[in-house]
Parts: sequence; C-alpha cells; structure tokens
Amino acid sequence: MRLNTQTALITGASAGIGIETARLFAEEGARLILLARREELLRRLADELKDSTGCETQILVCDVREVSAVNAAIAKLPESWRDIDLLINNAGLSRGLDKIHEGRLQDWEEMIDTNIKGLLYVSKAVLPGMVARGRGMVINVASIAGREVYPRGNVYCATKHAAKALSQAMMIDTNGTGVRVCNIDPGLVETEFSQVRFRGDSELARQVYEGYTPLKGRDVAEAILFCATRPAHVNIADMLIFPSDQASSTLVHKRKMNYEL
Ligand code: 8X3
Repeated sequence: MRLNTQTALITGASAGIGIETARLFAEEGARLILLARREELLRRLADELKDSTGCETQILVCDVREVSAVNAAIAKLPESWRDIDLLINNAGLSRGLDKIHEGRLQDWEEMIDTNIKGLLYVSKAVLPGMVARGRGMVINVASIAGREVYPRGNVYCATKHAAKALSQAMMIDTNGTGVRVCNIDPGLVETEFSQVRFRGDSELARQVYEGYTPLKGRDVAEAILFCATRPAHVNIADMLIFPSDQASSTLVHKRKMNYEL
C-alpha cells in the first residue's frame, strides 16, 4: 500500500519519533497534518518538508491535554483534509524517575493527561470518521514501559500500560469496520525523551544512552512506515523494538566507557 494518496495526522510531530515519521512519510508522498505544541518547530518542519519533498502540510498547534483545543484544531482543518487515513498517536512524555512514594503529583498529572487522555482526545476526534468511511489506521506509539514495570517508572509505566490497553480496546471495538489499529512499543530511543524526563539535565540524559547504540527516531519511524504500508488485509497489531543491546527494560548491555579503561 502506498502513502501517496493518504492523509496522515502525526501528534508530537515537532521532535523525536514524530518528526522522523513526518520526514519519512513525506518522502513516501503522504499529505501530513502536523500536531504539536511548539508552533515555530512545526513551521520550520513544514518548510523543510515542502523544500525536500514538496509535501503538503497542515499545522495544528495545540496541546493534546486540552480537549477543547484538540477538537477546535481538528474542526478547523479545511474540508479536503478532514478524511484522515492514518493517525499516528505519538505525543507522550515522561516526567521524573522517582520512587512512587516520593513522586510529584504534577508529574503524574502531566503524564496521565498527555499519554492517556491526550491519546483518547485525538482518537475521539478522528476515529469516528474512519469508522464511518470504513477505512483508516491508528498507530499508537506506546513503549516497552507498557509491557514491563521498572524501578521508579511507576506512573509512566502505568500510562503506557494504559496506552497498550487502549490499542487493544480500539482494535476490538473497531473490528469489522475496516479500521486497523497497531501498537508499537519502542525500547530505548535517543530523543528528547530523557531530557524531558530529567527536566533538562543533559548529563543524566546522556548517561541513559551511553555505552551502546540506542535506537534513533528514524528506526522507529521506519517501523511505523512498515505497519502503515501493509496491504489492507494485513494488520501488524503489536510490535516491540529494542536496540540490539537491550533485552528488557532493565537489561542493557553497556560497553566499557573510555574513562573506565
Ligand atoms: C521509553 C523507554 O525504557 O525509558 O518509553 O521507558 S523507557
């Protein structure tokens, strides 16, 4: 299945897996609706895609945590952009790595509101149209944290378990409608993820990815593209992607660092 007749909405499109998915989908000829909070980054991306591939885009500047903003943004799409073929629910974040009894309420709320409620709000705005048209695909970017709970991952892991449950729920409830639902669980991907988790502490973020080769946003984008381009009778329901040196949330083979030699 080619993407050159398809309209894809990507959330969290301004960085990481989202921006790489946008670049890859643009190369494949999709029309893109780019949704994120940071307008400047979205505008820059839209210009880049136009220059590099001629990709047509719509920009939706909104926070997926705000249901009225999500609905208003999608309602503002021009008529010819309303039939969304692919929804990539990629927006998500982690805040903090504290023991649960030491966690901050504000962090919990931000993760729950973004990773669970945000995914639901965008899906609620897009999925009914897919069902009515009898075609479409939702790809939810969850995490290995949706399969395993790891030390200090508590609420983040709970939100990703919820995302995975929602992928299954969407697949069950849309069964027979022609809509496909795919869940992708990446392991360690070197993006802004750890910077956000550690609130800009670059040294802590750097340590997460040292001593082995982590996944890049492009690696996950390629998996998303693979799922999105299967023939209509094929649904990749669930996918787990690790760097080669990762075997579980807590088992990562790290080579010796120079400073240890
Ligand atoms: C990102 C992967 O292992 O840091 O979801 O939670 S992990």
